[in-house]
Amino acid sequence: MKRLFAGIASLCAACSSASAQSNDFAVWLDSFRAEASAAGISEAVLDEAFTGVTVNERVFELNDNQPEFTRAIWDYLDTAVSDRNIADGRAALAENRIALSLIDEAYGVDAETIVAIWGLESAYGRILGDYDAIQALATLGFEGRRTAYGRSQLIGALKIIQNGYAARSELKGSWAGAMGHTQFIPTTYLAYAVDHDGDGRRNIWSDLGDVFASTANYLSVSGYRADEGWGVETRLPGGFDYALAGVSVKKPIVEWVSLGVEGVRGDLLAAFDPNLRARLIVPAGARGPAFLVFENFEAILKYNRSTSYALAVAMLSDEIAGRDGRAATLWPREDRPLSLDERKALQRALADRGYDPGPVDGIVGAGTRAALRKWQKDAGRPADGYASAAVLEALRQ
Ligand SMILES: [Ca+2]
Repeated sequence: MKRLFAGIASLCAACSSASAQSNDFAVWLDSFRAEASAAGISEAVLDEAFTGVTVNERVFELNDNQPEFTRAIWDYLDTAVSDRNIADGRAALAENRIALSLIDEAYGVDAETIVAIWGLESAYGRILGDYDAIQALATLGFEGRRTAYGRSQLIGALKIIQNGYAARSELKGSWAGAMGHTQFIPTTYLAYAVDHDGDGRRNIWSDLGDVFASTANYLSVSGYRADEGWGVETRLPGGFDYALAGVSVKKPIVEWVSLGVEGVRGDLLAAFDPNLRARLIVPAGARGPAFLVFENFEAILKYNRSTSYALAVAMLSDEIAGRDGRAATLWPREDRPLSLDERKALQRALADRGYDPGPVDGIVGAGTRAALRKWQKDAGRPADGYASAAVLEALRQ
């Protein structure tokens, strides 16, 4: 209610509502400051950080509309793996080849993957975001579906200031508080950012060596393995059991081959170690492309837990490296994506039928897909975990 101004006819009502919100925010800020104090943040840093800070309405709006969770995956990939992004990525790779190959050697993360993440996170440094991170995180911490995230990241941002890693005025970034060329959130910065050039600063805002090394370090710690690839697009045999396309099902490539899974581009599967463990994903359901993905894909998912995002990084990195990256199989482009309300309705319908989708937040993540798959299997449908309009209709009956 604090943020719902639409529909309020009288200006005065809107005014008193706005001032009610600012009172609520002031109360929230007092309690947050106590929490931050207990976490060791000084009064001086708190005063400096929060002078003049109010809620940002735009952050509320964006919090409900994250593109990698709300757009159809093919639309997202069209933008992310566009001809321009590929060309810019190849140019960025060429310009930074020496720095990137040193970092590849040190961290075991290939240059194309680092460059692809750079491209998706900030358009190769063109769009770093100019939201005040303290204000954005305070807004998220105050109200909405990510208050715990906002509070913990805000503490992280305050630690960055207090430890002298960056000045208050430098903490600029996305509406969600992600900062620098590869958009590290504060806790990720504190844990994984690296001072590559040894100047005493972990500068993810304007030093590309620090940016690339920090990104590579984060992927490496997340389990990235040199020269293993991210995965491969596959073709599935008729009558395939889509329940196998689950988050928890990992098998060596040789077992997938024995189930009839083939590479879409010739004999590609034979190029990989047959004992490499992989899981199968069908991000647009049984009618779209299928992929076997390896540990490096999981490492990219730790960066951003959206399958669309991880596939975009994977495909863009392949294209930057001069390999075919975009899906050979057609996406079911005639399907329309579900609205936020419909995605919540789908989650509620699953919960009502006893299939726990996790929180009813409209985000179709691993939990929702797993619940959907169980229902589909029990209902005798292809258990692909794909939240389509047809599935929602069936669930409502
Ligand atoms: Ca540095």
